[in-house]
Order: sequence, then C-alpha cells, then structure tokens
Amino acid sequence: MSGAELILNEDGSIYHINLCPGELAPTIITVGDPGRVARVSDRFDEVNARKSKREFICHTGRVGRTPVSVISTGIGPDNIDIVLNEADALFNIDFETRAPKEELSTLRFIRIGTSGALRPDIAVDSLVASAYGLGLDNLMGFYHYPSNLGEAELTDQLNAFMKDTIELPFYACSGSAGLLEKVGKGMQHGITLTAPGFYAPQGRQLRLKPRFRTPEIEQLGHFAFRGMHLANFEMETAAIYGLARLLGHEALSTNAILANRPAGTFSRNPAKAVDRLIEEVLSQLG
Ligand code: R1P
Repeated sequence: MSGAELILNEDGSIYHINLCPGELAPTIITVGDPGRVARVSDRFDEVNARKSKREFICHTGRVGRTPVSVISTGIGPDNIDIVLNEADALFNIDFETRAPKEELSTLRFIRIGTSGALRPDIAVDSLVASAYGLGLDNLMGFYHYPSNLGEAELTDQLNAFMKDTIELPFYACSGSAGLLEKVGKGMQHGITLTAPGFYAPQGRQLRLKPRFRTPEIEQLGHFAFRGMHLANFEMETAAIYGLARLLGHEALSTNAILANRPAGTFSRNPAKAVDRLIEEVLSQLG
C-alpha cells in the first residue's frame, strides 16, 4: 500500500491516532469524549504511556495483569472508521514492507459510552450492553459488507419494521457474545441504534421539527428481536460492530443511559453514571 494510503508521521506513528506499533494494547477501550480517557486510566493499576493528536487521546497501561489502552474517538461513525482501521494497522500491517502480516492479531474493542434510552422502562443512570448494533449511518456502505453479516433473521425483521417507521438504508451486526456475557453481565442487554447525528436523526426538536422525517421515539422502542428490544441510541456502536467484524476483531459496546427519551428525563448526575460504567467494565478486565 502506498504512502498515501498507509500514512505515517515522521516518527513512524500512524497518521491520526499518532501511535507506533507496540504503543497500543490489544484490549482497547473506546470512549467518545476525550475528557473521559483520564477518568478511565485513573482507575488502571498502572499507566505507562500517554499520547494524543486532535481528538484522539490514548493512555496505555494495565488492569491487573491485562495490558489495556483507552482511546477517545470523538463523535460519530466517521471517527470510528479512523480509529478501528488505524488500531488494526498497528497490529496487522508491517510498517516496513507496508504489507498485511501473515499472522493476524485479534483485538478486543470495548466502548464505554453515553446514550439515550428508547423505552420508558430503561431507567436513567442504568447501564446497557449492546447485543446488536443497528446502523442508520452510511459507513458500512463503503465496504463490501454483506447486508446481513450473519444476522439474516434480524435483518428480515428490521426490513419490515423500517418500512413502517423510517425508510432508510440500515445495517445490523452483533457484538461479541463472549464479551457480552463477561463484561456486560451486570447490565441490561439490548439492540442499540447508531444514528448519524444528534438532532433530527435522534428525533430532537430544536427549530427544525416540522422538517423531521424521523419516527416517534416510542415507535422505535417497540421493536424486539429474540426477546431483546431496541433499547437505546447513540452514534458509534453499529460502526464499531461492523468494522470489528470485517477486520476479525471482537467488540462490545456499553453505555450509561443519560436520557430517557420517552419520559423526557435526563440524569441528575451523569458523571456518577459514567463512573459506575467505567468501574463495571474495568472490574471484568483484570
Ligand atoms: C453525543 O453527545 C455523543 O455522546 C454519545 C454519542 O454516541 C455521541 O458520541 O457517546 P459518547 O459520550 O461516548 O461520546
């Protein structure tokens, strides 16, 4: 691959996330908010490297005996494309020859995020782990991505549901069942909708409500697959699941519920809810 495809900085680090091979751990916690990185790494047993560029701040250390990195992605699926591809390249591309390695490493991506609930029974400040991601963004349209990626039954049911609610292209992908079982075991499990924006794509009324073509929130929360509801929405999960699957990695998205959209309520102490999620995830990694 050319120097315009695999772009390296002068010190040999990869273009955006600014890390050299060996500087990222194979277990990677992703957070949207760059300010959340230190709140996660403050709870590591040891931090031995801190690097940053633009919105991508990365701290690496260990939790118990497990080497772990935490990196901020900023907001949205476009940044997930950058972080997952560059993280994968650090392990699976030889930077000298610029060719993929013969032996590939499998990484674990665990998102610690914030999110809004789509159902009245998912309380503000509770924690949701995503069994599936439903992407309304167009990122995976740029990859040869089988439309159902092994989720044929879910995709069929979503096709029917989307016809009645919002006729937009979508993709669906599952997270890692093993990580859901282990890291998400103390959380509610559900399907997470990934929206390509914060306002109209999540039905938020400021001044443009008359121009919305998004469905009512209550309608979205009615969808269920194998007893699991469309539980929450945010802006990264489906893209993480889709790319991790294509690249051969494991992924789990966990979110603290800050808003309950049907009830119109917002957490009184979002920092506390996020701290609880951080502790819950880290307690399963050591
Ligand atoms: C929007 O405010 C941002 O918050 C949520 C959304 O997914 C989006 O990135 O997650 P983070 O708190 O992880 O950024």
